[in-house]
Amino acid sequence: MARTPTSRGAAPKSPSATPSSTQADTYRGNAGELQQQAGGKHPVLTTQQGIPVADNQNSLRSSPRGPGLLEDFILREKITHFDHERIPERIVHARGSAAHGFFELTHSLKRYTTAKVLTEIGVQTPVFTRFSTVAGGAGSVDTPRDVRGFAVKFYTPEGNWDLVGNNIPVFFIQDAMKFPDLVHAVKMEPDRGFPQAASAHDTFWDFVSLMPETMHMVMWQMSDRTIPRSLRTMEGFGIHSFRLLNAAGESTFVKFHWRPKLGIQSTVWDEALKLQAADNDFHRRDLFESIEAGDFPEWELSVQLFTEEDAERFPFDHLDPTKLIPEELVPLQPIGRMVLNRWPDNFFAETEQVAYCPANVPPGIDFSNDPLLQGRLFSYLDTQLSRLGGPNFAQIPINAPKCPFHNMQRDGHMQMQVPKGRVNYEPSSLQSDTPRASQAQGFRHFAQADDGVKGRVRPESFADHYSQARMFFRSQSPLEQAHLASALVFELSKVTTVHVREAVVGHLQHVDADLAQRVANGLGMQALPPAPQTAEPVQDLALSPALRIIDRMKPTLQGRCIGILVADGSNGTSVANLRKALEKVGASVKIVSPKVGGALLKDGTLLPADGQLAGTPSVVFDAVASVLSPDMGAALAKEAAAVDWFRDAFGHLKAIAACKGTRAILAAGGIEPDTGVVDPADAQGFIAAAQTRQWDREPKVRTLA
Ligand code: HDD
Repeated sequence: MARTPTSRGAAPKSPSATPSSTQADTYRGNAGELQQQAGGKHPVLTTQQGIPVADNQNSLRSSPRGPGLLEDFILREKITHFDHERIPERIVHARGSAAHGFFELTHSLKRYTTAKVLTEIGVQTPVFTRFSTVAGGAGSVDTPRDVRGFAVKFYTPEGNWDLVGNNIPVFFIQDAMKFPDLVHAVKMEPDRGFPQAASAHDTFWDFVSLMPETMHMVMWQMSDRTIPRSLRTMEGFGIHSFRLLNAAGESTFVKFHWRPKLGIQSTVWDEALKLQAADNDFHRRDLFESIEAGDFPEWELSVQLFTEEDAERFPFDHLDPTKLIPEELVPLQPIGRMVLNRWPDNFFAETEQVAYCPANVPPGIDFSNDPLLQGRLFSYLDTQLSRLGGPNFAQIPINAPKCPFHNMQRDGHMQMQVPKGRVNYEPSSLQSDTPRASQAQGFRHFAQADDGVKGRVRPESFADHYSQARMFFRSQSPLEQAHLASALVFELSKVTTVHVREAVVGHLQHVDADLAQRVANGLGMQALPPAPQTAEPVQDLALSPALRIIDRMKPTLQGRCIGILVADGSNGTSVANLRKALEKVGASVKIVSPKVGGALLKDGTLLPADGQLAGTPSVVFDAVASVLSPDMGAALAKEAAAVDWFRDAFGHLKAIAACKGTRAILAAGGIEPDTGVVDPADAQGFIAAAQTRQWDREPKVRTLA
């Protein structure tokens, strides 16, 4: 039956269903009326051409129930723009989060470089820093086992400097020629389109098994470095050797290191897995919330400086990006700090469109011959051409330098500038104000002599693939070694091709015989597979305890988040006292309750909750506490969400402040309280326990390889 439309073109209304006048206006979508309803000073909606729009709800039709009209330029413009809203995601590092801030130099490197960003003490250079995972797509989760990108764009007075690093100081491969193969191997397998954001599959480990140069980085990747607690608790590294050039043109090699003010911290693997279900945006949210709270993430920038002569004495080649320089060999010198204090206004405009490139360096910083770096110098600019659509991406505000810039580059897609004058070439005699090169200020490359023979070769000095892998593994604490071995067992257990598993375990024998045996046992191998030939004898390098995490974690509640579970009948004074004590030492506190509306406390007041129990598992906290009446404790002991809350916190080695009422829940979870389980009345005891993890609990809760 044909229905009679309303004269205004909205959906037909039966008399009984006539909306209120406000609803009806909203439905018609008259911009002016909406403006009045909201009581704001909204500008009139327009098209991109500035034409005011009268109706943003209904497309133009030949009759109220007739077909749409091509003439509807407003609809066409809106839909066309929408259809093109996405740009290609980054081929690697697609998922990322970024923030604005500043870098402040505290120690001048004037002896070594002319780059003002590294010579002017106290000057705050604006930065934009993007953290990322590597393997997953833009919509993947924040907490897979993966290397993290750590890219900093410094807007220096002499042009942009991009330090595009990772949270690990070495890389998988030695030559950029292998990068596409590495990335193809680690990303989703091409026939099946999975797994997403995971290295635990056949193609990655097949590649590893055939490319022993990956072995050192694989040790780092299997360590707890790749399951960071927060972006704020990650170290960062420039990885390659760069050069600093001083006014006399003298070169000093440099490696860059970022160290988080909060200290380095990681999760445990089971926790990282559960975080993927609990909160896809765990790291992004944490970065956002800390900046919103004025608790600004901060890192110290340090350098390792060394000469060509120093480098010749190293028992490895520093141009090989699979090698690090232990800080026991070349100490770290702190030179400044980076503070991230402003969340981007718009994710797409800034975080998505930012284009980093390791080739962006100001005068006074130069490249080394590291063959991975040399390939990177090409790739990043090239990738932006397809990602951002043309050669003018440097004009996008987030990419534009904040110092004056002038050149003769013209035209192209999305040219935003309107250059004036006749002269768009150089040299010219027609205009007196055109830009000219400057010997005094311009970028200079280090004048390096080269008497080698051209060819596609790997230097022999790159041939040792195992010594630093061994150094890294043996430098770890016993618990970290066990985590690493268990991670290898986990990953290789997901590999279905038996010969790939065997080949990897074969390589592990050169890293450490005990590690190989533990992994073989964990995989249920009946015998150790043969170890491959090595090109070079494996060296027992001096160990580097600085490469550990557990011993170096800072005992602090600064930057940590504690969840307190309450329910109807909880004692409000106990909650308030605990909260106050925790906040006093820098922790943030969130209240969790069976209902998000909150809990009706014993004294009849309502305590609103930050999270609902079933949707706020304990994995999102660093430690947990509970203040429950005996009745509620008994009731919650029958709720899986409550039992899991404590069982997971216990299993993830977190401190627990459990009141008497909570003991029933602990019992239901089979938890035998240890020294990390205290009474919430003992706030200081809880604080002491919550400053770290209860590492000695680990053997009681899981079997590690
Ligand atoms: Fe890369 C992105 C870090 C080797 C090619 N890389 C990218 C990002 C980071 C790194 C952090 C994301 C930047 C952002 O947040 O937008 N990449 C590294 C590190 C490497 C490395 C630390 C080794 C030391 N990369 C590497 C090689 C190549 C590339 C050898 C190619 C020859 N990387 C790219 C790229 C990306 C990129 C394809 C993808 C998106 C982009 O650049 O803007 O050009």
